[in-house]
Amino acid sequence: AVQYDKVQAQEKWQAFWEEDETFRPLDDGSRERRYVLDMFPYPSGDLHMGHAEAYAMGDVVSRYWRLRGFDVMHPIGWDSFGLPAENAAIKADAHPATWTYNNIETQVRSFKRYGLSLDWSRRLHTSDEEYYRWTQWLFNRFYERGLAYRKDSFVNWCPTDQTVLANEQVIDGRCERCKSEVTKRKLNQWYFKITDYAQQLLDDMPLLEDGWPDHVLAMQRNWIGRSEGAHVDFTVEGREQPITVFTTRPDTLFGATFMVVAPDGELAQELVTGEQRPAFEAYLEQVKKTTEIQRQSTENEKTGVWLGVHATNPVNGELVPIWAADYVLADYGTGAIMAVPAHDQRDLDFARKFGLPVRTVLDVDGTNPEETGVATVGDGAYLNSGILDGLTDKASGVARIVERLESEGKGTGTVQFRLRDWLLSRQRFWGCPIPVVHCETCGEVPVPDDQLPVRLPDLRGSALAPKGTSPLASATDWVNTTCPTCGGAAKRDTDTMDTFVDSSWYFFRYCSPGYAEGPFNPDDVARWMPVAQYVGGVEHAILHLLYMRFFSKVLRDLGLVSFDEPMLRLLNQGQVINEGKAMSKSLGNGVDLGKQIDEFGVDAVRLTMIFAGPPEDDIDWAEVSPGSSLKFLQRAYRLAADVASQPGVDYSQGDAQLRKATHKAIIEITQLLDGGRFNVAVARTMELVNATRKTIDSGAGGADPAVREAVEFVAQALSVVSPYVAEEMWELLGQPPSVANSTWPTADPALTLDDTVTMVVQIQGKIRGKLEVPADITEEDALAAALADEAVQRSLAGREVVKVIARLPKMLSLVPGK
Ligand code: ANZ
Ligand code: ZN
Repeated sequence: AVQYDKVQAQEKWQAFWEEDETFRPLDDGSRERRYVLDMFPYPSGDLHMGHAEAYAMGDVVSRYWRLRGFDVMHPIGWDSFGLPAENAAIKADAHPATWTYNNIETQVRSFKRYGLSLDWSRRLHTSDEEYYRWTQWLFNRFYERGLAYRKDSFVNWCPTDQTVLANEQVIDGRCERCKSEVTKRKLNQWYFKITDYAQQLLDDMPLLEDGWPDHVLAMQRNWIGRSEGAHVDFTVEGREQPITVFTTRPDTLFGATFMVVAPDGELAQELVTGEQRPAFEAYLEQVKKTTEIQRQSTENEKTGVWLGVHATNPVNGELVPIWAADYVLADYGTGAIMAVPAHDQRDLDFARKFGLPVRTVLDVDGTNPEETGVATVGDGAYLNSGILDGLTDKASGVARIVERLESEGKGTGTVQFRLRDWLLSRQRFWGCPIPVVHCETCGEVPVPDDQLPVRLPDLRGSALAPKGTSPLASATDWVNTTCPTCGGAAKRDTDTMDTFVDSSWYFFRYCSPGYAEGPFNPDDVARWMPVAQYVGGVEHAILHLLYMRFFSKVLRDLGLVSFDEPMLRLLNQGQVINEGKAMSKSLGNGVDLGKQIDEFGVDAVRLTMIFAGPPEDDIDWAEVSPGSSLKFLQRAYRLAADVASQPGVDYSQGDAQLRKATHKAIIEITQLLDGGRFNVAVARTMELVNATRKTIDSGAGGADPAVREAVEFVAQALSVVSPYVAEEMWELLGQPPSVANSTWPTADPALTLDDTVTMVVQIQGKIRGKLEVPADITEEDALAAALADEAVQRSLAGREVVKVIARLPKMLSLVPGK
């Protein structure tokens, strides 16, 4: 049988697209612009099955929109700073750039072979000087606005990687990468003040509700974690400043029987009495070994120490002891709480363990928390609560107590966010240097824009090995510099930026690659953005997507962009798993993308990815069949080989049934692709292939114009998934290259109407009319159609119909009155 040669087709069309610059947008305003963005890859080795799936999805959208007549921009680049390159460099006694750029070249070749409709002219790498120069320039803008600052804080520290870890890089108390137990360290670190944008990040979410998956928005909302409540001031004997607590239940203030502060915060250090200090210090050591997750778990056994001091409850003047306990976190709220054991389970567990008083101030369900050990929460009737007694709901209680506290200057209503500032310092080499010098005279001085980039020094091999400080610190010549302000001796900041900084603005740079006056040309961004479709893994649902939204808002406030949200639609593809489990070395269930492609070809692998199920679902490679995909593609190809008419033939002369199938398929596949239901679109294409084959074999033959019409559409529909075979088909059909440059057809609705039959209308037993009606017509519609017919009207001559006898759809008999 006739077959397409997959390897030859791959090489031929890759070369054609490259030469033709098929996928370079016109950007001349002749077509509506659409920006399709794939999350850019990290260059760790070659592309794998996960990449193959994600990029296949993005390519369906990109190719489909091109065929629909949009001017599509579909760029690619590399997120090329990061730890793996550094670790590889230490092992190989080489420079991280070597590993990085070698891997990039490998991935470039694989991307090209994979047939993606990418505009290669926009390619960027975040580790290139001309890219990170602008990352530093952006840092300077953040710094000027007070959005980049340094502070001392305890950070998660990986003793093996010798680096700070973000909270999300700590999984079950262990380093995400090397699985070592994470400890805490106090360091002076750079932060971005994302908390300034917490409310806006929430407020703009409705703009994303139509285009983003609900669960991603929910995760972001949770992460931002907005709580309404109050700050309440408790005075402390012998201390000028009161201690302010954050509470979501100021209405339970009469039930506050002790206070708790975070053991690792400054307040605890300051409050603890000499007598209690030894116990406190011992406790603090223990706390440092506990992870944030453990600390926040309600299951965690309560621990703590009394600090030796008391505070005064502002509403009833009672003295309450101040404790330090690890269930209070230093960096949430004020790092201090009023404990209301009757109505907060953690406080109750703590009170019961340490014998502290429990006072019920809300009757929620008649139970007594002191007896049951279960705190009661929610609305209830206030008891023992002074001005609140008599009220029965939380909203009124909160309003009244806040009003009272505010009038007495003892508190204020407030909103608190769980979101923390973004810790961006990394004590690693292979990242974007923080463009700041430290001068003894001038302090912290940002490197002026015209002196950017601050280039990485040339360190390699063992010079990069972790020492607990940034490897950059060992590059003495680099560290010692002059102060841009006073010209005196100064030292460079030796931290590099979290790579999430690099990936927070790459999609802007794609709009004007090579732009030398700024990170991007605002005019180009205005033309192309917001991104019409973003595609990438759900593992980025929180951090990357929140950070890039934050960056966009800052850029907007800088006047560089004019929109609030940079990405209108988001698709999170599922994972490729094997035998029901994530692929892993230890399970030995990995599937090699290169081998799959060698065996079945790019087209079949891509088709398998798309056809396996809805884009969001995981694909179990053990349950799909790339071999069957290839067989199907060969079947489709043979249709093109069988077409015996010339391009431009008059389709209207073709087989009516096949034409109907084709036009129905056009309508449905268009809707399915618009709706992101790619797998169903493939299934419909398969049906059309079968119908076409049947028409050819049942006598109409390959010369029937309807066959050409069907096969042309099959080639177009297939081209968004399996582009090589589609190009081969298009060529066989005698069409000019390439199918990627063709135009998506419009269906003729008249051809898709359902079957009609001839309905006979009788009046007093005589045939008076014949009407073409749908085969499934209702009696009501049949009568209406009959009464609208001229011959029937003439015959009735104004008489009323008193009886209808229907044998639908063939016959309708009317009996007129006198
Ligand atoms: C008194 C109280 C009484 C509380 C009551 C709750 C129930 P969300 O909703 O997550 O914002 N809290 C405040 N700061 C804390 C910190 N740094 N570490 C641990 N817990 C902290 O939680 C706010 C509530 O969590 C606050 O309201 C406070 O306990 C506690 F019946 O104050 B509440
Ligand atoms: Zn200076």
